Amino acid sequence: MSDITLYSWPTPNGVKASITLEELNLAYKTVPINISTNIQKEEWFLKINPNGRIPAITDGSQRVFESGSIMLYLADKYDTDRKISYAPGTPEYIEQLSWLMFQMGGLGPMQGQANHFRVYASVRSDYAIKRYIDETKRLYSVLESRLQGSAFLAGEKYTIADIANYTWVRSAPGSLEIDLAEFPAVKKWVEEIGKRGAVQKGLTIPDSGRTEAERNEGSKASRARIDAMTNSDKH
Ligand SMILES: N[C@@H](CCC(=O)N[C@@H](CS)C(=O)NCC(=O)O)C(=O)O
Repeated sequence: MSDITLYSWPTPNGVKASITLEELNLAYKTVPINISTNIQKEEWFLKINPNGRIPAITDGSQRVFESGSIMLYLADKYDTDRKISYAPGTPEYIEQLSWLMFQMGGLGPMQGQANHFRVYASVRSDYAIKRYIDETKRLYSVLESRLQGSAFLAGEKYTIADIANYTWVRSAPGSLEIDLAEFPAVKKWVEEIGKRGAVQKGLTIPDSGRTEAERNEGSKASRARIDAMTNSDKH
C-alpha cells in the first residue's frame, strides 16, 4: 500500500518523478510547488527536502528527495513487475544505475547551467554560455554512442535511466535551441519515449497554467534579452 504525496513543478527534474509515478500506475496526491514563488525555501518544505528544491515525495512517514533517489525508491519498492526497472543485484541494474547517475551528476547539472546562462542570467557571459552548451552537447554525444548500439540506455528495456535523461534532452530544443538532428539515435529515442501515455501525462503534472509552447516562447524572449546585452566577460 502506498500513501504518496508528490511535491513538484513541471520542470525537467520535476517530471522525472511524475512520469515514474504514472508509469507505475501508483495513486498519489500532488502538491504544486511553483518554484518562481520560492515556496520550496519555506520551513515546512525544507523538512521534506532540506535542499529546498523540487521534486520531493513523501510515502507515509518516509520522505524522499533528489529526483534520482525518488525514481530508485519507487522502482525498488513498487516496480515488482519490473516494468521500468531492472532487479537489484543484476548486471542490468548496475547499467541502469550508471546511466541514472550520468544524468544526475553530469547531464542535469551541465544543462542546468547552460539554461541559467543562456536563458535566466542577469548578465551575459559568452564564455559560460559556450562552456555549458558545449559540455551539454558532449554529453549528448555520449548518449548518441550508447543509443546507436542499444535500444535503451540500460539495455533492451525502457527504464528509469531513460526517463531521467529523456526529460532533459527533450527540453533542449525549446530552451537552448539544440537541434537533435545532430544526434539521430537520441532523436529517435526521444520520439519513441514521447509516444508513451504515462510520459505524456507525467509531463503535465502539476499543471503550471502554461503550455509548453508558451514556456518555449518565454525562453525565446529571455534568450533575446541576453543577446541584447553586452558580453560581460573580461579578457
Ligand atoms: N539534483 C536535484 C535538482 C533539483 C532542482 O534543481 N530542481 C529545480 C527545478 S528543475 C528547483 O527546484 N529549482 C528551484 C530552486 O533552485 O530554488 C534533483 O535532481 O532533484
